[in-house]
Amino acid sequence: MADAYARASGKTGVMIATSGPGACNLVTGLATAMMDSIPLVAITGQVRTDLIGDHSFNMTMAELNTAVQHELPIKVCILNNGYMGMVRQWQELFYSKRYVYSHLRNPDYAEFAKAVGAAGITVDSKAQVGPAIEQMLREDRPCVVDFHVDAEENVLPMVPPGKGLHEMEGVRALQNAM
Ligand SMILES: Cc1ncc(C[n+]2csc(CCOP(=O)(O)OP(=O)(O)O)c2C)c(N)n1
Ligand SMILES: [Mg+2]
Repeated sequence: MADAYARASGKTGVMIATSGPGACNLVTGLATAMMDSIPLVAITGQVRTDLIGDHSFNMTMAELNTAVQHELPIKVCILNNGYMGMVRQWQELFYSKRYVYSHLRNPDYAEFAKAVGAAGITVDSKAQVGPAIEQMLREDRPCVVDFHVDAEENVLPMVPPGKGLHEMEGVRALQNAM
């Protein structure tokens, strides 16, 4: 959009995104603008709170130790559904619930956090959500909050494999839930 604005107005386009994936998504626009000599400025920044799936954390959890060593007060909120949820959802909807290698045997994340010198909190019920977030924000060291969520909650709407945006599924379910 910033690229189109710059092209149409002759002024400099400005894009703002969060760090991580947000910043990554700016790259295509920046590269396109650069090739056409369109003036574009990208503003991004660090966010200290990380919202992550259980398996995504499994793939990166050694970094928590690094955060402790360097005294970085990073907060990690894990949405723990006990599955590689995106993979499980595909298996449920397109492979007759034949769950293969999508179920996870996760460690106790709060205990893991404490083992490396971070704070660790487990959330099992809705009533614990508020107090856990308050405690997390009070911590001045890295902190992991392990939110146990429904194992088979689907992410909707979604575009089934091989279909177009106009064939998106689950829009009605989403509307009903709102
Ligand atoms: C580094 C890396 N390895 C593998 C993948 C492929 N991948 C996409 S989603 C996913 C599962 C993520 O599971 P989880 O973090 O538990 O999130 P959920 O879908 O359950 O919310 C994987 C392995 C990836 N995106 N990046
Ligand atoms: Mg998961």
